[in-house]
Parts: sequence; structure tokens; C-alpha cells
Amino acid sequence: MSNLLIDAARLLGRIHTLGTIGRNEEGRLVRLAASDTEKLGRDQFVAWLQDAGLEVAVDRIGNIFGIWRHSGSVEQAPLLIGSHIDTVINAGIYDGCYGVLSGLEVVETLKASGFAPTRPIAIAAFTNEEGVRYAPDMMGSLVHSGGLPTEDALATVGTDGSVLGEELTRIGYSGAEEPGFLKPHAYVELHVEQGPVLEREGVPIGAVENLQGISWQRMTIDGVANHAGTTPMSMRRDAGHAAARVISFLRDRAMASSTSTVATVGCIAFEPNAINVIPSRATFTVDLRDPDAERLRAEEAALAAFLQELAAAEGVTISTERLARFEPVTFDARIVEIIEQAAVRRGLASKRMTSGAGHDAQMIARIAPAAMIFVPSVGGISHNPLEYTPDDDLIAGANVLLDVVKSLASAG
Ligand code: HGY
Ligand code: MN
Ligand code: MN
Repeated sequence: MSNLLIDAARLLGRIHTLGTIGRNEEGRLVRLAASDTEKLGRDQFVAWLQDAGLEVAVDRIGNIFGIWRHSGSVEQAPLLIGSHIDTVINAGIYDGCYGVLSGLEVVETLKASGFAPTRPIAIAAFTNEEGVRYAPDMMGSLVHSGGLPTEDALATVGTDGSVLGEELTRIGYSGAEEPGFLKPHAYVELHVEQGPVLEREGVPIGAVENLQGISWQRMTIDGVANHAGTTPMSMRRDAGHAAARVISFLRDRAMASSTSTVATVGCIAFEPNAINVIPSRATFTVDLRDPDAERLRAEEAALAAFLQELAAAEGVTISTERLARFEPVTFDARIVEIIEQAAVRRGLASKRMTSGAGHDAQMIARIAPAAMIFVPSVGGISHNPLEYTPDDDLIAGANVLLDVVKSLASAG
């Protein structure tokens, strides 16, 4: 049983402090990537890194790193602990922030304990993990792992018409380091599960062994605006109705799926958006996921075929734009075992899991052995202010992270 413990009060205090930063006038937490409110969160995180005596580095895509180079740690590739501090709209306080702040807590605890790592240990807060303002999601870690050219990422136009690179410069987080400057030896990410499994099974630790594939598209359906009262139903080219058919198609397919396909239309807008005008245009997003690569491709193909039939049947035109596409990812088996062993030593049950959510770990897995630790989410709720994980679970997860980091930073 490992007897070193994180400073629970310090970790919980920081989670709640960061959770107050970036609330709008209705009290909703909104720290969208590269926004003024996210800058406030970034500034607070950097201040904590500096207080901890860590070297702070920011790269050109705004990824923030706190690096502990212990005098005895030869110039080897660092162990990287990461996640994100940007949020969705009306977010909870744990998604991403818990993993970043637990990483800082683990480093501070190890430093204070006199532990001498054989390699540097770094904490990362990756830019734009959520992808709400700029697509794709997990963008900062994708650039860091070479999956997206920095210039392309910086040129991304947001849902508000802003340009990511200009916004990063404006908020003072267009850093000097070249993305990918820090080549991790291994990567571990601690995150709230954001699903119902651990709570339902009464298991405090998830050892995440894989992560499902993600397909994001933006769709535009063009019909013909017409009078809502005078136009016979048979003459309508109703973009709103066609969009509704797509939404029902996605749900029906996901509900009938023999695997765990999930589908969501999270954003939708009609034009001219008037009560008595048949919509001439519907613009909406499709988030389609499946842990099986072939199934995901099959669902995408079925959707494409349905769109063709729908366009012909409704007399509308349908265009699609790819926003993100990530294959399912399998994490490093050795690190997953280390997570399980750490849980056992702490007297904690654990369960091997698939992540339904996307995470920075899936990107860093492209360049280094990576795995994740989950803790339960009450009611499986996330991306919602009701997102909650009990303090005991948060502390248990951070202590498991402490042991995993110690193990990976001690080995050759
Ligand atoms: O979309 C996701 O799964 C993550 O929250 N960005
Ligand atoms: Mn997250
Ligand atoms: Mn999220």
C-alpha cells in the first residue's frame, strides 16, 4: 500500500477556484477555447505552475506546459500528464480541469516528498480540447502529436467567425515553442468518466484501455422558403422537415445498433427562422461515434446513402462538411496494468473501460504510450453544470495517478 498522499484540500480548493473562473452573467461556466474567459483560467493555471516552481512553456497553438526538471533527472524524454481547461457551454467544473490540476498536485506532492524522478515530469493543459468554438476537438494535442499542421490549426475559423491564431495572440497565449517540442516518454490522463458505468457498478477507478472513434460533420440542407399558410404540403421543399428526418434517422440507427453506436445533433439553425416561413435552409452538426472502426464507417455510409434518398424525395439539396474524424484508439496495455496495480495497492476496485468521450490521450497515443484513469460521474452526467464527482472519488483518483506517475518516472 503506497503511503504517499496528495494534498486533498489543495487539489479540491483549486478545482473549485478554477470552477468559478469564466462564469457569465447567468452564472454559467463558459470558457471556450481562446476566449477572454478562458484566458482568465489559463492565467490562473500558469500562476499555480509558477507558485509550484515549475518551468512554464507555451507553444504556438497555446498548449501550456509546466515542467519539473529534477536535478537528478537526466535529459530524457519527460513523463507527461495532461488534459484541458477549456469548457463547453454551461459546463461542469471537473471535465478536463480535474486531470490538469491533479497532474499539478501530483508533481507538487512528489517534489515535497523528496522523490527523485529519473526523468522530467510535465503537466499539459492542451488548447481547444472541446472543439465547441473551433473544430476539430482535441486540437491542441492533435497538433502536438503531428496530426494537424500548426498553420492549419491557427487558421481555423470559429463558429463566431473568429480565427484561432488571432485569438491566441489577442489573449497572450501564442507561445514561442514549436508544437511537439516536448516528446513524451509516456502520457497519463486522469478524467471524470462522464458516463454512468463506474457509479452503476460501484467501482471507484476506471483503467481505460481504449477510446471510441469519432465522426463530426456539419450539414446544410437547402430548400425553398415559402408561405406557411398558403403552400400546399405537396409543393413544399421544407429544409426544416428534411433536417428532422436526418435527426430521426440517426437516432433510429443508433438505437437499433448491435454495437454501441451513438449519434447526436447538438447544433441546429433554420433560415430565415420565422414562424410563418417554411425554412429555406437548415444547418446542423452530426456527432457519430462507435468503438468499432468498421461499424463507424458503415454508419457514415448509411447516413450518406440516406441523405441522397432524402434530397431526391424532398426536392432539397444537401451538402456536408467534415469537421473531425478520429479512428478508435487502443491505449498502452502496460500502463493500463500499472493503473490497475496502483488501484489494488490503494485497496480500490478498478474496471477496464472504453472511453465514450474524446480525450487528449487519444492524440498523444499517436506519439507515446498513453492510457487514462477514470473516476465516477454521479448520474453519468457531464457537459452539464450538474456534473459531479464526490471528493473521496476525486482524491482516490489523484492518489492512483500519483502512484502511476511515480512508477513511470522511476523506471528506466
Ligand atoms: O467531444 C468529446 O468527446 C470531448 O468532450 N471533446
Ligand atoms: Mn474532457
Ligand atoms: Mn468535454
